[in-house]
Amino acid sequence: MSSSASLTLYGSNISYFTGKLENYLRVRGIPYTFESMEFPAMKHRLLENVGVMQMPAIKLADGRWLTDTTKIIDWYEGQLGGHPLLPDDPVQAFVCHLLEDWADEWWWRPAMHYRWHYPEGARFASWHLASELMTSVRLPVWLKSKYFTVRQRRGYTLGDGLTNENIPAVEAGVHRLFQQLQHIFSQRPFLFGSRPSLADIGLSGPFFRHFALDPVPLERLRQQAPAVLEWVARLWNTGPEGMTGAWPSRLPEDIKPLLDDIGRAYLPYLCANAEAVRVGRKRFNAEVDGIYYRRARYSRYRVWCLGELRSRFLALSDTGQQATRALLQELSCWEPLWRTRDLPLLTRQEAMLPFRGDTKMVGTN
Ligand SMILES: N[C@@H](CCC(=O)N[C@@H](CS)C(=O)NCC(=O)O)C(=O)O
Repeated sequence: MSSSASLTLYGSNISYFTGKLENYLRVRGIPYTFESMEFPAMKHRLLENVGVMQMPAIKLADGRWLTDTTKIIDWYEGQLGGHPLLPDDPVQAFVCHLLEDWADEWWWRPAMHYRWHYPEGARFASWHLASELMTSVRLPVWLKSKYFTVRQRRGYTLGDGLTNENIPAVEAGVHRLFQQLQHIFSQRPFLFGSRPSLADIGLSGPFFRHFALDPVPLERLRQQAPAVLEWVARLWNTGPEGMTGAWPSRLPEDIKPLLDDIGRAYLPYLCANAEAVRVGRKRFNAEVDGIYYRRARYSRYRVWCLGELRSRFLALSDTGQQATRALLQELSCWEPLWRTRDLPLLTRQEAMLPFRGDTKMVGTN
């Protein structure tokens, strides 16, 4: 971004979480220098410096490294003081954290599906990644592209719960999200009014570098949800000067359908995942909101995500908890938030973030 940058952001310029973090850094006016990760050399540096091989990663001027966008954002907010991305109202602030988590974890699978299932998506992304991230590997680009396509399908689409039978229903869910957001962004510039929130940053993950970039979902957005495309560009073009508007006095009504979806699908999925981790079933089947996922990969990281949501709730004041609980109960989010007793976490799991991670988002570690 700027020549005075004191931090280097390593990632890919078509990556979900790299895009999310770039949107954050831009909105907060934090200068950075972007560098594409170069594999396989980067694998070693990542494991050594942050413990997990995932993107993005930040290297600070003092030599420290950071990983995990959620905790990186938390860390920066702690350093900068205040949190201009969170509404003052505790209910809305909690909803922002919940939406960020949902955007990170639940929309990943559909985003990967659109990119890797459709040949036009896979052709574009595999060629791009082979050229961007594996320049030092002396193999033909077509072969490196093939490697990416097979790896991503095995790891994240057909290899992570999707089947030819459930794809239409998963795509219908994406269509519903496009419609809900089309409605919201036809009314106002950002999810919580005239200024970007943490929830906008979270949703930039699936949208900025996937739905609004990959050929199949991009065409659907153009035709069915142009206001969402406008929001993607608006967020990218917003800097610190855009952070001054007033927050809504109460949660906008049209955010509630998003929470309703979280209560019906995302939180029950987190519960099913936690049970799979508890019994050590690295591949598990689950029916969530009428969709049957077959042989999904368990995620220790997402057990921790559920724990984080609970901790955020418990950190609210008594009155904040009361009001938030009433909202979560109204939208069927309360029961699945607490359904799983005694989360199967590792000892001090992720306690070192953002400096060191213990587990990857999706994976059997
Ligand atoms: N929770 C992490 C997730 C990062 C993540 O999973 N990034 C993807 C790329 S967008 C990745 O590195 N995946 C590892 C892999 O495919 O092996 C974060 O917020 O930074």
